[in-house]
Amino acid sequence: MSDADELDLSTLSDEELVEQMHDDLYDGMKAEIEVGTRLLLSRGWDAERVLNDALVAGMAIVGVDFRDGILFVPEVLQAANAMKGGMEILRPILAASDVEPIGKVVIGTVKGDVHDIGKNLVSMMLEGAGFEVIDIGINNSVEAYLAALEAHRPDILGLSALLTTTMPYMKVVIDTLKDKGLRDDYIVLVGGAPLNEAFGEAVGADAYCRDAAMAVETAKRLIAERRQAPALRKG
Ligand code: B1M
Repeated sequence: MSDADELDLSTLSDEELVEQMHDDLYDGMKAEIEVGTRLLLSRGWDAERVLNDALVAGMAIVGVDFRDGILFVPEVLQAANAMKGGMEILRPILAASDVEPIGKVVIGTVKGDVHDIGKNLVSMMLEGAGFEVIDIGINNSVEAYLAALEAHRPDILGLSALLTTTMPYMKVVIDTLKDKGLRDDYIVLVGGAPLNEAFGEAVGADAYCRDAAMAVETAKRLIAERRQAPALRKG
């Protein structure tokens, strides 16, 4: 039995609990993360605060030690799995929305890249803001994006990449849309930790989104702008 198993998380103050959750995330302890997430919610924390302060901040610590060679892929996978446990509890709260869908989004991580936590978060926040989201998962080829666009005819295509080696593939996707005369049919948003605004411009995206909140704000703004100028949109 580990120390955390013996520890009654409910006896901790909010601050201690968040700190403990960072440790539990680091150690890949999914059950403890689920208990901690529920506890913070029961103490009146809103879902976004739990997400940002307990889960995303904890994953940032994992990221630093992964970079520095202190943690390795198996440990980071366990941490990611624990994070997903917490996210699944928050998902229905973040995605709850009584609003009519304000637009449709197809989103996926690009070819060669299996990182999906950030993309999943963006999907949840977009759903919560009233978008219909079709998440096509990880490791998507141009063909997979094209098939999803054809099948779902969304307003927005969202591309995610977490690796410097996979981010150039975004340009491959966007260039293919251009070659096929489809580029103007969609708003293309890109995001992921190694990207920045200049990269978004360079690959021909409509916008780079720093985080999930910015993705929601940008999606709403660009859809509104496009609807005010319907003549620009191909039928
Ligand atoms: Co990977 N990994 N990883 N990894 N991993 C990073 C990205 C890295 C920065 C770690 C490091 O060195 N510090 C590094 C990349 C270095 C680089 O390219 N510059 C790295 C590496 C090197 C690798 C491998 C190559 C390691 C190896 O095998 N030697 C390998 C590659 C596998 C592959 O993809 N082919 C690998 C593998 C893995 C795991 C499988 C173990 C696991 C992924 C599990 C999973 O996702 N299911 C993993 C993880 C967890 C990470 C870190 C630790 C955490 C990523 C994360 O989930 N962050 C990461 C270090 C880090 O980023 N600090 C790292 C939390 C998430 C909420 O943030 O994803 O940035 P983020 O998403 C944000 C924004 O970026 C934005 O909004 C999100 C929410 O606010 N956003 C979008 C993201 N996508 C968007 C799309 C949009 C809009 C906004 O569309 C509209």
